[in-house]
Formats: sequence, structure tokens, C-alpha cells
Amino acid sequence: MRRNVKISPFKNTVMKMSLFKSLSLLGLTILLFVACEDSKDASETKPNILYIMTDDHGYQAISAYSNQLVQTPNLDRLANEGVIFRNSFVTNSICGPSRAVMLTGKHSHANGMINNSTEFDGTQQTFPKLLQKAGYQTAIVGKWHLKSDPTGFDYWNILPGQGQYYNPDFIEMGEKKQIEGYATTITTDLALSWLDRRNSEKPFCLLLHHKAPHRTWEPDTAHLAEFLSKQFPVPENFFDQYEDRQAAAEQKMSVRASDMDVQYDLKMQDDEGRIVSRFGKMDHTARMNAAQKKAWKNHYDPITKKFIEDNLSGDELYLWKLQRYLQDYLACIHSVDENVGRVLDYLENNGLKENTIVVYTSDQGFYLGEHGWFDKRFMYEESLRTPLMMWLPTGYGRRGDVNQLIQNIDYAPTFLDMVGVQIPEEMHGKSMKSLLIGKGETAKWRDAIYYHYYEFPNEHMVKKHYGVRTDRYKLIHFYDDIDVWELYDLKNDPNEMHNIYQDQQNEDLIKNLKKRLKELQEEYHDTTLPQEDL
Ligand code: SGN
Ligand code: CA
Repeated sequence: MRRNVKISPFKNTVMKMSLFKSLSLLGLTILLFVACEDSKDASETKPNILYIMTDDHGYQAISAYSNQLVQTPNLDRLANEGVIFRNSFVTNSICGPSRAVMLTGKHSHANGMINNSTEFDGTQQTFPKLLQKAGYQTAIVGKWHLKSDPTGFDYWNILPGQGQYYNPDFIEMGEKKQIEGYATTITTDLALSWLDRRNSEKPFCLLLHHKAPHRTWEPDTAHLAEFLSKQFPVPENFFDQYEDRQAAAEQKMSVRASDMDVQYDLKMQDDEGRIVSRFGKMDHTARMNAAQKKAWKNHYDPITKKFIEDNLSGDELYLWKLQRYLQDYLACIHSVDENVGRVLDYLENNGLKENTIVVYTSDQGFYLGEHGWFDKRFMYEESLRTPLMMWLPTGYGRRGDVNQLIQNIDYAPTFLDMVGVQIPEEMHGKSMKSLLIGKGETAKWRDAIYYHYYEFPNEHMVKKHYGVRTDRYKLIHFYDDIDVWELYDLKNDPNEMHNIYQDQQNEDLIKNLKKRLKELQEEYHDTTLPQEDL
């Protein structure tokens, strides 16, 4: 039963006042509590992010992906103790654009950086900016390659443009300084020294971007001879003749042509002018100190001498070039692997492993002789794919293979989601968080990825193209100065040697893939298409 209690107006006012007081006190207490919880949350429970990205590291050169070329025990630690993405792709296989995608979570047409000559608009939203707002300390060291100065970082120390391997210049918060040593080691040193002096009360997000193993694949003197006597297996399609693939036939990134230069790329240098190079005379040792020069010459002079004596031609020369290329490329990877090991050790030794998301990836994949090529750009597998491995912080139980189709647009939303920051609607990517908890999401994920490459005409002459890839099929449209469609069945033809677009029996398949392609172009609002597709 309810009773009506009469309260005098005076008593009522006093009661109201004391209620007001108590409520204010309670409010203050709650506010204080929330504030304390927030800072506690930010300093103790929000995971750190250590994002390591190399430049042009094909998954074929990581032993966790493939045992054929090289052992990478440190990189493999990430896969063995964390997760390895078996179907990780980029949206536009070229450096600056990939970096812009990674920062913004948006496809190239939406973030504006469609090719390497564009300047990144640093006023737009990026995940480091959002983390900074959420109380994170943010930093980037190493390769940047976005022309405009970094924004959203408390500290930045970047290589100008492509950067140099030996005694490189760095730009530290606007100030240029040359640092003696080898780029991969120096970049790691810069990262570790920033970690040492950071404010350990706050969570951090550190982007550690290596120049290696970008062309012209200059190994550290300590590793020059690492692979000297190794014979690497030759890809099945090294002698690809590009039947039914006009764009592939017209590229300029072939090991089997002067695109790969014996002096410029393969370091065969001879003062008597017996080496013919399309780059004229150049000197790889120009930036080196005396000791570095000496080690370099001691290594390459005998190889050059033998090369001149052997006077190889035709297929023999091409196969020699491939081995020479891989020796240097993989020696650069050796330094990357060692230096990633230093970073992982640092995290373990400083009690940071349990609360840090550690990522290893590359700005895109790379050809290591497949189709007879080096470089990237094409939507074919070796350059569409990019390695991706992660150590996960406490609370994320997933281990081993993740097989879903993921793309570099997903990185930004994933990081934001994992640290509890709201994902901006305009980001194209999906958070992978649900794939990383427990046994991972088995329900619906994405069934297709979208790709669009623009840098033509340009070095390596890879034509403009866009396309769609599902778990089994890939449809590509090369456009601009040509109008060619290609279709691959990745299950029956993983090396993409047979363009089956013209086969009558694929009519329905093509119709469905074109429909899916169109849907993706609409979903992402890609209006940078040839006129007839708009
Ligand atoms: C340089 C390289 C090219 C490479 C582009 C883009 N030439 O121009 O081989 O394709 O970079 O690479 S080099 O003579 O300067 O090495 S990217 O990874 O930066 O996009
Ligand atoms: Ca690159």
C-alpha cells in the first residue's frame, strides 16, 4: 500500500537543497571516478600499437609463408605466436598510395593519393590522428613517401622520398640530418630510442617503416655474402610468354630484359667500361664511408670479374640475373628479419608484449621472378598480396591462420576498434577485431575485394586497371590506352597463365563477377573510372 506523505514547503526546500547537494557530490564523485578510470584505462588497459611495414616485401620471402627462398626466424615468431593472414591484399599495389590507404582506411580514389606523384592531403582524417585524440602518443620513423609532412604524430623522423640504404638522410620533425650506418638498423634504433624515452604513462602507437627491401636492393656489408653460393629455385613461369595477356606483354619490369639493369640493379660495375648499362655510369658506393666501400668492392669485384669472363647471353644470362637479384634482395630481408627480432626482444624484455598489437606487413607484394618480373603494380597474385602477421594483446585468443579476404583498408578500422575508438563512417575498411577474438568469426565476412591501379604511363609501364577478386576468381579490366578484360580461375591456374575471359562457358561467371565489380565500385563510390564505365 502506498501512503501519501504531506511535506511542508520549508521542509521541502531544505530537502531539495540537500538532495541537490548530494546529487552534486555524487555527480562529482562519478566524474572523478570516470576520469580516473579513463586514465587508468588509457595507461594500463588500452593496447599499444607497434606497426612495422617494409617496402616491397613479397610474402614468398617470409618462411612463415613459403620455405623456398629464405628463412626468417624472427618474422616467423609473429606467425608462430600470433596470427598469419593467408589472404591479405592491397587495393593499389604501389608505395605512396598503399601508405595513404593504410592511414585513412579508404581506397585511393577517396583519399586522393592515386599514384606516387600525388601529394598526400595531410589534413584528412587518419587513424594516428584519432589515436592521438584518444590519449595515445604517436610516432613514425623511417619511410614515409607521401610528399607532404606527416600529420597526427607527436614525433616523426622520416627518410626523404625513397630514402637511401647507406648513411641515409633523415628528416626529424622538419630538420634534415645524415645518420651514419645502414638504413634498416638505423630505423630500428630510432624506433627503440623513441620507445625508451616515451611517456610510459600513456599508450603508444609507433609506425616503424623500413626502406628495405626496395630497389636497388643494397644489402648491409655484414650480409653481402649471405646467399652467394645459394641456388634459388626458379619460378615455374619465369619464361612466361604472356599469351592472351596484352598488358602483361607490354610491361617494362622484366628480369629478362634491360629493365633489370646489370649495373644499376645487379651491381656489376667496371671502370674499363665493359659493362653496358642503360643508366650510364653510376656508383653505388657514392654515399659510403671507406670501410663500407672496401667491403662492397671486396664482395662485388670478383662477381663482376667472373660475369665479364662468362659473357653470358639469352636464357643463361636471364637465369644468372635472377639469382643475382635474389641474392641481394634476400640479403636485405636478412637485415629486416634481424631487426624485427630486436624489436620483438625489446617488447618482451620491457614487459610490453602482453599489451601491444604488433603488426608486420609490407606496402605491397613483389615479383621475385614470377612471370619473369621484378616490381609490383599488377593485380596478379604476387603483387596484389601483401604479408600480414600480428601478435595480439591479452584478450585476443585467435592463433595461427586467418583465411578471410582482408585488405589494407581494414588496418585503420581494426586498430581503432581494438582500442575502443569509434570508426569514422567514411572509412571503407572493416574491423578485423571479430576475426581475432576467440576462434575467430566464422559467420559472414567479405566475399570479394576491389582493386584499382592508376600509375600509367610511368616507369615499368603497367597499364591502368581495376578488378575484383573472390576466393576463387579474378576479373581484371585493363583500360586507358587498351580495353582488355582478363579472367583467372585461381584454383586451377594459381600462376595466372591462362586468361579464360574469352571461353564461351564462362559467360555466366563473367556476368556475375561484373555485377559484383559494379556493386563494389558503387559501394566505394569510385568515380575515377573510364567514361564508359561511369
Ligand atoms: C622507384 C623504382 C621503381 C619502383 C618505384 C616505385 N626505381 O622509382 O622500380 O617501381 O620506385 O616503388 S628506382 O630506380 O628508383 O629504384 S614504390 O615502392 O616506391 O612505389
Ligand atoms: Ca613499395
